[in-house]
Amino acid sequence: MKTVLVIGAARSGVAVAKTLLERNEAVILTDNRDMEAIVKEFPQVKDDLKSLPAKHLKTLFGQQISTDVLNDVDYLVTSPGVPPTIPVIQKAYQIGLPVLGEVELAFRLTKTPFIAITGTNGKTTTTTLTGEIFKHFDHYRHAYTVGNIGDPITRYVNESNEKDIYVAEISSFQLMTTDKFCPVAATILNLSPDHLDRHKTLENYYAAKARIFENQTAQNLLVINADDADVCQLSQEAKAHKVFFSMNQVQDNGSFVRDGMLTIAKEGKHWPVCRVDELGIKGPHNVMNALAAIALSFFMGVDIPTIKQVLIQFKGVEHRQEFVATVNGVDYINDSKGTNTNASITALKAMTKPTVLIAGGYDKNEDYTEFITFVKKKVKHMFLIGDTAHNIADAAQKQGFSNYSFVDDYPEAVAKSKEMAQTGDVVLLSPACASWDMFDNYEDRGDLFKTLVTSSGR
Ligand code: UMA
Repeated sequence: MKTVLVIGAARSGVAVAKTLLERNEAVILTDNRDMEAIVKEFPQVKDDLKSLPAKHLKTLFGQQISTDVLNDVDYLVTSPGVPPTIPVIQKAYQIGLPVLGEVELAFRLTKTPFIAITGTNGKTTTTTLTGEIFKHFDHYRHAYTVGNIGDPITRYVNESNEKDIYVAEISSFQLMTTDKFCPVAATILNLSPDHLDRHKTLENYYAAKARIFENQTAQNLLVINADDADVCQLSQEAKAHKVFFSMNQVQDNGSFVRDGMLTIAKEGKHWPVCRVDELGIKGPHNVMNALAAIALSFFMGVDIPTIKQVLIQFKGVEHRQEFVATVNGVDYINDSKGTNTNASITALKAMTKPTVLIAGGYDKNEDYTEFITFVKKKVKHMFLIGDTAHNIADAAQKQGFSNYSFVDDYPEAVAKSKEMAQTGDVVLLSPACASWDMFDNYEDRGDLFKTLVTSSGR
């Protein structure tokens, strides 16, 4: 029996522990936070943690693990959020113990093929859309939409087989710890600076992204954004069969837009798929996401009528940069799923118009400094609400941003946003905080926002 040190006991680590215990390996599950703090952030982990079989499981919570533990382990599995610089991982590398990331472990434990989707922006929408297309395609028994999207892949490796398919959102954090990982199809949607606190340099970040295709061969597919010079440059080395997607150049092999029609081409032959105005998801960034999903699915054998049907039906991921309505020339976006600063920073980065932001909520003791640096770039006015309103205001003041005011409840937040926003602006709900100070969950918060936006005009 092997003993595995699993570092991080949130969504990935608990799924890894469960899967390995079911495979009769002994597990030491460790996290530097205590269980209460983990469960508070990820309530869904609570039942999984409780259901772990106690035999062959040892848990060490609330402390940074000592390197002595390595005397008793055969290999390590780390969660994406755990930096590889911590002493126990560095020591493991030094003494030659294998260190696998959660995605690498999943890949080694299953025969299920992977479609892997990475990129700086649009990963979640493209993964969900592609997953929906494969759910409607009966060649595979089951299509799992998994990965960085919030559902660890290891959770499913004991039940899936080669008749199934994983459509996986893969982050740069996850790619940092891959080794043999080889998806049958992959895409890098786009590249721009991100996560530099972790990767340190842009080269390191791009190099992590390149790992998505490094083990691919000519039998595998790589879908490349022809409009993104960095993606094109990076993927020059790839050995996979390359196809392209583009908003503005006709392709011989890949997808593109011509006269308002999303079109797919193979060996110079073209087929219309659906019109831009028929797409269920709106906005130019979503046309790009749809083009990537079309190329991935068509070259993986999905028929055009199935792709078209899903493109029309799929309305995006609810509560995640969800387009609600345009009222008096102002777009309203519901990003209630922005329950931490990282998620809300992602939403702010995607905004291309002057933004009125509604932020604030339950207090998780987050630091708002970085969030405010993005607010300063995109936001013309911020309405602050909930327990964290004054903490966020303090962080804003420290950085010289004073275009904010306080509101007491959501009817007031939406009413004042409607007054403030002018034609061509966007009103974004992206709280950077959980909802539990005022709601049971982020879904209720997003639903109320949508009702208030659509119930009356200005
Ligand atoms: N920890 C330690 N020791 C350390 C550092 C951390 O024990 O030195 C612990 C933390 O206390 C925490 C756990 O390790 O409890 C870290 O786990 P995690 O952050 O990896 O959390 P998971 O719930 O496993 O979530 C991860 C991804 N998180 C990150 O990449 C930060 C989730 O992506 C992903 O959905 C999930 O696995 C399932 O695959 C989230 C994310 O923010 C959405 N991703 C980034 C992004 O999209 O920009 C990359």
